[in-house]
Amino acid sequence: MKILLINPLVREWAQPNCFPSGLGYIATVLLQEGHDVVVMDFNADRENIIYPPLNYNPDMVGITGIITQYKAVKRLAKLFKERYPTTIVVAGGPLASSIPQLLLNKTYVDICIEGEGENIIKEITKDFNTLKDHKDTTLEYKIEKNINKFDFPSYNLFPMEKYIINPIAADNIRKWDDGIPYDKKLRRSLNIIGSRGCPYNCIYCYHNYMGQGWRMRSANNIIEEITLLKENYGIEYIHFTDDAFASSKKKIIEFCIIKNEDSFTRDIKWSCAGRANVVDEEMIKYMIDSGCEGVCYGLESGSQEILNIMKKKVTLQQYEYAIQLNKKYFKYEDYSFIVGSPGETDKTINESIDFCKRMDIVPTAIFYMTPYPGTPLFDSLVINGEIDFFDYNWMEMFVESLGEQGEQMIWNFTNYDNNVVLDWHNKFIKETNAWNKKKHKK
Ligand code: B12
Ligand code: SF4
Repeated sequence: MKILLINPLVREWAQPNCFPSGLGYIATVLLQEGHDVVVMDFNADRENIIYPPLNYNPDMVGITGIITQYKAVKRLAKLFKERYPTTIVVAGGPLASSIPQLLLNKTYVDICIEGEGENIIKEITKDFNTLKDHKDTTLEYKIEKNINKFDFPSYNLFPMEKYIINPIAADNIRKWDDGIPYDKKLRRSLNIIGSRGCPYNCIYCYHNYMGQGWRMRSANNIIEEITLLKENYGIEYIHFTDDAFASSKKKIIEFCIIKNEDSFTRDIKWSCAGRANVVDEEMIKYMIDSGCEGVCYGLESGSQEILNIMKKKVTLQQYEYAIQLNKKYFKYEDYSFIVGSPGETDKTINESIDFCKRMDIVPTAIFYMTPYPGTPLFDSLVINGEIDFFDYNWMEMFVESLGEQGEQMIWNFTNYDNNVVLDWHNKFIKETNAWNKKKHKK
């Protein structure tokens, strides 16, 4: 079959800084199955996007997306359906996983794939009739236990240079400002995924579409991918965009030892997100020996009461220890917070601000608590009757209003007026000198 894969524009105000790994994995499966695959990356090729010829006529258009890309996905599905009337439009990614009904009802999307896409896409693209048979349906994920099975993303189909020169992590200190790298000498870097899923259940997070079971790729498998990226693209720095890369001490140490023994990738630096309830000094030492330059934490609050409400499953003592380790071993620190959780008060906000001051940390971002569809927080609003998931007109308006989580309050979960929550956010940014001061367009 002829297949056109689309990556819509995201975060217009910043340079394209994050390779769409999910779409890359889907491209690989489709190529392996013998399909003809063309990629259009609207995020990377912002000015010079090259459209396939009108007569390319793909059997399938596959679009990836996260929740804030709803409008773009809707527009692109219409555009390609008008251009190629017989094509079947398949949507995947967190957007299609969290609001499949809305996409099927309000847009030209024909099929939604929920969760991990590799196994399902393989099944439904056996031939055009099989694909057509699934029109107007949502297909649920089948989680693959052994994710080493998935071959690496098809990097060669994407405009890699755009992503490589705009790092998502450590080096890009202006990421919440204008998103433009401040220094031409930044290391060539790329984001990859070392594990999938997350065993935790924080109320604001949309994670379980990739399964509650955390699955890590083998150390050798990850190192093989880093080798390829160094050989083919001269990559010097890797940022793991996993939800929870450093969530098993044993597995991370294993990865670090093997990477350290590998003479070709030993010099590649890297960073990742961590869990403060897992990290310890022994683990950090192994990480540093294998090139780790930073562990980022979504701390979310400096109030134990709020952390409990968020179901973070961490203690402030664990945060203190994790931060002390960061300060002792790393030049780069990255912590984010959330304002306006259920239960937030003047007292808990002050606890968060005091925590930052006491620990001498400057948050990279302070977000508003936002009910993204599919999160426990969103589900609780549905259960309480505050949101009607099947009122598609309302849902569409709601989803279209979602943008930068650090710049707009979408829902007030507190017992205080909106203005109070806005003031908390401003005060928190001001008193801690947090990075995300600017307001951007979506
Ligand atoms: C990298 C990343 C980004 C990147 C962009 C991602 C991109 N696509 O280019 C950047 C940094 C820009 C970003 C920004 C934001 N992000 Co983000 N981000 C991630 C992150 C950490 C990794 C994504 C990833 O690569 N995953 C790994 C790959 C393998 O998984 P995948 O993409 O889901 O792909 C698989 C399936 O979904 C499916 N699939 C995917 N595409 C397709 C396409 C087809 C055709 C098919 C069939 C299948 C398919 O198959 C793939 C392989 O199994 C995820 C968390 C996570 N771990 O997934 C959050 C996540 C996607 N982000 C999220 C959010 C909320 C945001 C923000 C809104 C937060 C904010 N700060 O404001 C902003 C966007 C702001 C804006 N202005 O729009 C949420 C999305 C929730 C939702 N319902 O959509 C997530 C899930 C985090 C979370 N756990 O809550 N993000
Ligand atoms: S915030 Fe992190 S630890 Fe919590 S559920 Fe999401 S991915 Fe897991």
